[in-house]
Amino acid sequence: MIEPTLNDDGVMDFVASGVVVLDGVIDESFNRRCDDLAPGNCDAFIASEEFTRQVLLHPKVAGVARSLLGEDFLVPRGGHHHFFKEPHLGQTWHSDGLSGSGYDVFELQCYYYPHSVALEDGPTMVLPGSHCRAVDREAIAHYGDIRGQLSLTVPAGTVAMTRYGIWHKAGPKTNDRARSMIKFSYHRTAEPRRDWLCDSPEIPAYRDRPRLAYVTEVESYRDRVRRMRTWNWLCGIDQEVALRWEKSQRVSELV
Ligand SMILES: O=C(O)CCC(=O)C(=O)O
Repeated sequence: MIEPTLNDDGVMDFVASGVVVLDGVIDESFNRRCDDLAPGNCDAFIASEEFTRQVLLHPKVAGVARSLLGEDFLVPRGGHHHFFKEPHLGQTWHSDGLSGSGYDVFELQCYYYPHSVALEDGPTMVLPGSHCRAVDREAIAHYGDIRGQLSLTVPAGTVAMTRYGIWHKAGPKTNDRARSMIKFSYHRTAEPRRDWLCDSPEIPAYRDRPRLAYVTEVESYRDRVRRMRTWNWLCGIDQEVALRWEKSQRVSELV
């Protein structure tokens, strides 16, 4: 039985940022089993009994998947090893896919680092909050540094779990030390409902998170609406979010 590990605040944080980072959770003896992994497709390794037990069903990793994807989520049976050794200038910003049709959370894309990653190693960079924006992949490639970007400089055994659609890239690498990232995705099968760690049955309204550093006033309003819709969706509430018109009245009440 996989137990959820996030409470309302943890889920609300994820709704806003699109990322949960679990520092150094995977056992060092298993991290070293990844030392000789070839770059590229690594379906067989990810589907192996050992990877499944040590990483995919690790209580902290699977607990986040259970919190955000509900019961009986799909456990990955394949993935990709992103491997860099030589120095390089870094990738351009991109997203691998869309976050579903907008507010739903059907997929969690995860990055597992079997070695520690320092700034010189070319860490993955993510842009918290960017998962809400359905954009043309090429349209974001020209951005340089963005205020609030997060370089995943992490201890060995870290797993970052992201909402599919988050903007990310491999950052610039200035040394020739091997840097590994193993990428895989969990998927939802259950209807959404608030069945993570809850201490009361009443569903709280979304408590908004601070405006992100790169976000302007108008866009922060839009972020708020997107976050409320995502929260409602996750809680199984089929209700449109009314903000500007919440005090409006039906015409029949006025005539
Ligand atoms: O290796 C990395 O840090 C990111 C690579 C990646 O996500 C990609 O190529 O899509």
